[in-house]
Formats: sequence, C-alpha cells, structure tokens
Amino acid sequence: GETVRLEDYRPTDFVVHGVEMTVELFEGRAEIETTLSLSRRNGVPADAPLLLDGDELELTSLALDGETLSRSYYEADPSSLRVEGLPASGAFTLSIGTRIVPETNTKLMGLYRSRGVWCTQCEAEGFRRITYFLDRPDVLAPYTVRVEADRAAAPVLLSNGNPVEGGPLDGGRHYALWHDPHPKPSYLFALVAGDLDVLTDSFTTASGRPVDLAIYTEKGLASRAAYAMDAIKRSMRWDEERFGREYDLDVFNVVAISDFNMGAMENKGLNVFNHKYVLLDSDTATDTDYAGVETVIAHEYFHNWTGNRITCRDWFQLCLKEGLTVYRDQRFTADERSATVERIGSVRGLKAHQFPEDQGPLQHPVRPREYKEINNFYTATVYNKGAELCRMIHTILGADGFKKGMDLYFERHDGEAATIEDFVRSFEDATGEDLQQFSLWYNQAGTPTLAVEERFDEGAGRLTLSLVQSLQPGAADTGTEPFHIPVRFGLVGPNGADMEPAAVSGAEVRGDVIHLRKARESVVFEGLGARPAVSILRDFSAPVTLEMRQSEDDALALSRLDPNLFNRWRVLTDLVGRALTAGVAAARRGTDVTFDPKLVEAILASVGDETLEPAFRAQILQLPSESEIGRMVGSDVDPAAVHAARESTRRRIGADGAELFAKLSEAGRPSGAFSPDADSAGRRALANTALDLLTAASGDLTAAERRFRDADNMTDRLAGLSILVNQFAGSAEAGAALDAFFRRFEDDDLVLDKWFALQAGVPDEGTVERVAGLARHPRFNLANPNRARSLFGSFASANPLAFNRADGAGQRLVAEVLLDLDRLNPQVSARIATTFRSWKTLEPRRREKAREALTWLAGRPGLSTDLSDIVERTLR
Ligand code: HT7
Ligand code: ZN
Repeated sequence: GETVRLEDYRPTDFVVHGVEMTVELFEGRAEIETTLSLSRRNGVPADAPLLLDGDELELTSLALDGETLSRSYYEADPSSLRVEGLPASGAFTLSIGTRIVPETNTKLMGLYRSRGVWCTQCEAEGFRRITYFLDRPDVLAPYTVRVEADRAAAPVLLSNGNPVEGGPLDGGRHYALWHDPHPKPSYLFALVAGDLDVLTDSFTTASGRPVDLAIYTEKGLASRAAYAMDAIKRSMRWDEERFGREYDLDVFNVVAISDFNMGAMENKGLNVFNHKYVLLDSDTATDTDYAGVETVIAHEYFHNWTGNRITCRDWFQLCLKEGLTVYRDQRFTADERSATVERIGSVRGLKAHQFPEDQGPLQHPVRPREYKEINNFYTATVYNKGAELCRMIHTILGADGFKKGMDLYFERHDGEAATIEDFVRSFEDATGEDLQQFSLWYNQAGTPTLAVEERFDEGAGRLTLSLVQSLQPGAADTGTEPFHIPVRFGLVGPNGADMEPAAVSGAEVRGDVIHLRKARESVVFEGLGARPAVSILRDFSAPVTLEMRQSEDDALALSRLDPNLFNRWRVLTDLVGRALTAGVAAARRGTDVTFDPKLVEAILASVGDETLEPAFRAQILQLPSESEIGRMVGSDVDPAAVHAARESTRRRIGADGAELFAKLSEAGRPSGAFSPDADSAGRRALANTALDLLTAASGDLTAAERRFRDADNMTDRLAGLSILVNQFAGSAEAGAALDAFFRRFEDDDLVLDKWFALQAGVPDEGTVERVAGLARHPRFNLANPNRARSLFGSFASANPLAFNRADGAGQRLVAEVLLDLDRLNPQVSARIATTFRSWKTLEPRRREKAREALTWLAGRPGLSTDLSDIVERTLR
C-alpha cells in the first residue's frame, strides 16, 4: 500500500454542490444511481480530469448533464473513475450508475447485509464501495436519497436527514425519500432497510424544536432499547446545558445491528450501532454494559456537533472530532454518575490501552503525519490521549476560558472541515493564551516522564518542588521537545485541608496548577506552618508517567486525607503497583511474594469507609490487570511470574480483609428490584469484588456458586460465574455452571459473547487448547465481529498468561486465526493483531516465539493492507 502524508494535503479540483441518489435494493444486488452537481474550482486548468474513488465497484452507466457519456471520455475500474472533457467553467451534473452485492460484503464496509438487514458503514472510506465519489472528509454536500425495496423484506427504509415522502411501487415494492439539508462529507452517509421493530419517543429542544426519536432493532428486541432511549434524551439535554448545542433535524434515528466492525457510527441523523451498545435488560446485561451503552449513545450523539456540523479537513485531523467527542462523553459520564469514579475509569483505560501503544512499536502522535491504512488509526492515542489534550486545554484555561474557546470554535467553523490548528486558534483567540508550545502534544508521540522531588526547610517553612520532564525517542521518532504540562496539585496539611502558602515563586503557578514548560523547573512555596503532604498531578491533569519518591507515610496520609479523591485512589494504586512489581521479581526468583501490612491496612481502611461511595471503594480494591503489571515491569516480562505475584497479593488482601469482605459481599448489596443506576451498580461492584477476594483467600466456592445460582440480574450472575470459572478452572462446579449458563442463554448472541469471552480469559495454560476447541463450537462464527472479538480478542488481550504461553502455542493460534479472519474482515483482523504490540517486552523465550508467529503471519501471501500494516509495524 501507499503512504499518505499530511504535508501532501491539497483541496480537490472539483467542488460537489449536491448529491442525489437512488438506491434500489434487490435480493443479491443493489443498483445505485448517483447524480453529482459539480463545478471546477477556480484556477483549476480546464483540461484537468475528475478523479473519483471506488472500491470493488462495477460501473453500469455514466452521463454528463443527462447525456450518456461516450467511452472515450472516461476510464473506469473497480477502484477508480477518471472523467475527461468536463466543462471548463460553470455547474454540471454527472450521473453514475453502480452495481454492488451487499450479501457478499464480509468486510462490513460500504453497503452490506446483517441478518437480512441492509445497512451501511462509510467511515472512513466505505462510501467508495457504494458509488464513485470524492470520498474524503473535506467534500461537503447536502444529500437527497431515494431508497427502494421490496415492502415485505424491508418495510423500514431509512437514510440521513428528514423524511420527505414515501409510498408504494409496482411489484410489491415501495420507496422512501430522505433529504439532509446539512452539508456533510460522504463518510457520514447512511442507509438502512429491513424488517425492524421500533421504539419511539420525542424530545423538545431548548428553543422548542420537536424531534421524533426512534431506535430500530431486530424483531422482538425493541423493548431492550428503553435505557438507550433514555440515554439519548439525557445526552440531548446535557449538550444544550453544558455546551449550548441543540439538535438540528426533525428526526433522530438509531439502528442496532448485529454485525458491526466497531462500537457505533455517528451518521447524520441516522446513527448506526453495534447492537451491543443499544440492547439491554437486567437479565442479559451487566452494569458495565449499561454504562457502556450510556457512553456510546452520548458519544455518537455529541458527534452531531463535534464531527458532523464541524468535521475534519482530512483524516490526519481525526482527533479533532474523536478526542474532543471522547472528552465530551467523559464529562457527561462525570455529571451523570460520579466525577471521581469516571476519572479513575478513564485513567485506568488510558494506562491499559494508550500507554502501551505510546510506548511500543505502534506508537504515533495524536495527530499522525502519515498512514498506510486509515482504519488502523482509530486508536487509543487518537481517541483517549486526544481527549486528554482537550482536558489539558480545559485545565490550562479554566472552565470559563474553555467555554469561550469552544463557543468561538463552533461560531467560526460551523459547516466547515477544520484542522487542529483551527481548534487551538479558537482557544488562543478567545482567551489570549499562547498555546503554541502546548500544540506539541498533537505532534510528538510518547508518554513523557514527570519526575517530582520535594525539599522542605523546616525552619523557614519553605517547600521546594523540583519538576523534571523527559521524553524518550520512540518508534514514531517525532521529537522530544519539552511540553507545556499543566500539573494540578495541593499541599495537604495535617488536618486534611489544603494549605495556602504565603508566597509562591519559580515556575508559573495559577491557582492550583503549575505550568511546567521547561525540561526542569522548580516552585518554591513560602510561609508554610508545617510540612504538607504533596498531592501532585491531581485528577491526572496530564498524560505522563509520574515518578515521585514520596515517603510511604505521606502517601498513606494522602490516601486517608487528600481532599482530591482521585489522588487518594492514585497514591494507593501507585503503592500497590510498586509492591506488585517487587512481587513479580520475587516470584521469578522463587522467593515469597510479600506485601506491606501497612498498605493492606490502608486499602482496607478506605474500602471500609462508608462515607465514600461504593463504586470508588470497589476501584480501590480492583488490582491492576496482569497486562498492566507487565507494562509496569517494563522489560523481560514473565507472565507466569506476573500471574503468581498478582494471585498471591489477592489472597493476602482477601485473607487480611476477610471480615470486612464477608460483610460487604452480602450486606452491601442493593436491596429491592434491580436498578441500573450508578449507586446500585457501585454497590454490586463492591460486593462482587469483595466476594472475589474472599474466595481467593478461602478457596471455598460455595458463596460464588450461590451468587451465580440466586442472581436476579446479569451482573451478579456473571460475577459468580467468573469466580467459579477463573478460580476453580476445570472443577465440576465451574463446568456445570458454564453449561447451565449456556443452556439458559443459548438464543441470545450478546450473552453468548460473554460465555465465550469468559472462557477465553481463564488464566490457565490449558486455555490455549480450550480456545481452539471453542473456535469449533457450533455457535462460534468468525464472520461476526463481536463473536470473533469475544473469543480471540479476549484471549489475546486479557489473558497474557495463556496467550504468551512459553511454547508459543497461544500466539501461533492467534496468528493462524488472523489469517483466516483477514480474508473475511481485514479491519477486525488488524484490530485484534494489535494485541501483539507488547511482544518486545517479554522475556527472551516468549519474545522469540512471538517473533516467529508474527514473522510467519507477515510472510503469508495476500494479506490485506490493514493487517500487513499492523504486523509490519509491530515487527519493526
Ligand atoms: N466515528 C466512528 C469511527 C469508525 C467506525 C465505526 C463503525 C465501523 C467502522 C468505523 N470506522 C471508523 C465511531 C466513533 O468514534 O464514534
Ligand atoms: Zn467517535
């Protein structure tokens, strides 16, 4: 494949003023007629041809201003259409006929069929699989779309924008006409047709515009969309209240689809979702699923302004819509649920997914400079680190400045395809702040280290903090200049209140934020009556690796007293992390894994503190995953030692906290009918985490079995099952529970995905063979992305012990499956392949096995550009 470079950007030669489409759907084929209103851009030579993108297309007709074009004027192949002799000036129309076969489209990009339903996915470059087009995000036009299909096969016919008219046609067919007045790029085009059920509702915007809301599902499932519908209405209200953004069409439609490459898609007025992020009820979905639906619904809805009304000039600017929209959905979750718990979850996710990406072979800046396959850049770096950059802008400017900047951005760029420079300039112009150094965050890849040292002069009451930032050159090789790092902090006094120094000098400090701009700077705080405990990087105010040799006493004091609850969690997590890495070293030496009793005591004190919310206490109890511990160890990682150290720590905490956990595991659970609200979910999380640790220490499975058997909701049922299956792998009880679960939910694909994923995650070397066996299970289906991810994605990402088994069988199994999957769906195979990204940190034997598996895969003929791009960069 060819490399696309940011520096090569230039506007198109032709401007598209409008798009009119007729899409005729038949069994086995679709016929599409697209009429483009075009004109040559000023200054473009009169003989310049029009070059349109295609992908696996068949051209059936071509006409200029209604007249069939002679063959001598154009050249067409499946991936391009070149037209010569077009008018030198003025407007003209080009009508293009194409034929495609949705039934054989297993890539699930463009127009395909899922369970008989016709649906589209056009981001990033799927529209060119429907018709020839200038398929790039800076080509904006209003669309009018007529959909025709058999009325029985597809009573529901949807596209973007507002419905205009519809009615019967001959031969049992019918049509619907849709018009989207908002100019949009082709990646936001959507069409859905099928025999669907619907849940409807309505919303009135702040200015009084009535909006019809509808969620379409496969037959019989509309009642499971109730929570998603509620989340839509809450998102609409929130965007009005927090960002002043109203909805702008008469209808807002959402469709839930079984076969879908990612989470969801924000097509204008017609969001298409992976059904996993729409369909819920207490019997089949966990609290985590409820939270996921709320987040994804909000995310896609928020794209209506950040992504759709203002879109990206080119795909290098992807974080302009994705980072900002993730930031907005995080703020929404913080407001709807708990700000502290939201922040802990986001930071955990960032460290689990973005940090390893930023520190490994797939490293790239938040705004990449080049790509071979854009599908491979929908990454944690673009999305989650991109969101962190928005959060830092907020931290630097304050809530008021941030709001002024956002308002100016919307005002200036509404209806445009914008760049990161446009975004940053809006904040600069609205506030007068210089964000040029800050902009390095978009262009320099890697996680900087922030080292902080403190010195206290007792006699003078003076505290000196020295801060040093450094950045190692990484795979992307994008420079190591110092960043502008906003470091939020507090000086916590002996009574737990933040102390106010009489004077501050050194690096710039505004309010509770230190603005670190140089490689090394100091801040001096004068007039402190006592030595404070330094609470640094509050709320994780910058995506850095913090190195602070804080005394254990100070850290433990902060875990009890810090007014910033996020940092209470953070100090404990850092201490646990340090203990676990020491434990891994001990396990490798074959010596006992020990754990500081004072640390266990502090953990138990926080977990037992009833003034704190249960979800927060559950977070404190949730140890870092084995992958995360591997990342902390950093090199020469032995996953077996990681597993041993983590298990031994769990048993230790479980034993020391047995009394508390026994109480929390039962009495802490919400009573009465199931409710998915955040507080009830937090109580269940705490109770089930307590049960997990208690069982790890006691080795007695009866309570877990009871939780599984007596559960009246999926959260508790799956918690009980997961304890049985993970801690008692291979036992008769675990086997019986898995069978009972399967029988009960056999007809429910979303629950079966959990059944596959759970077994793929069992930390046991024999899981390799069991996963290979499950791939032959009658309900396994490699062509369904959720199913492929639930078995192989979970195995490779959540089971480092088995995936990296010393004989290489785990990695080899995944490599072989990736090859099969690649022939069906390159986007999904490439995504799962990223689970190899940390192979270079493994101990030598396993590293060699990983290299063999990757090298074998790289050498197979006919790999997609998606997969070969990932495999080659991972090996490099
Ligand atoms: N903007 C969307 C990203 C996307 C996607 C979604 C579904 C299938 C393929 C896709 N390629 C890119 C999702 C989002 O960020 O909201
Ligand atoms: Zn998005």
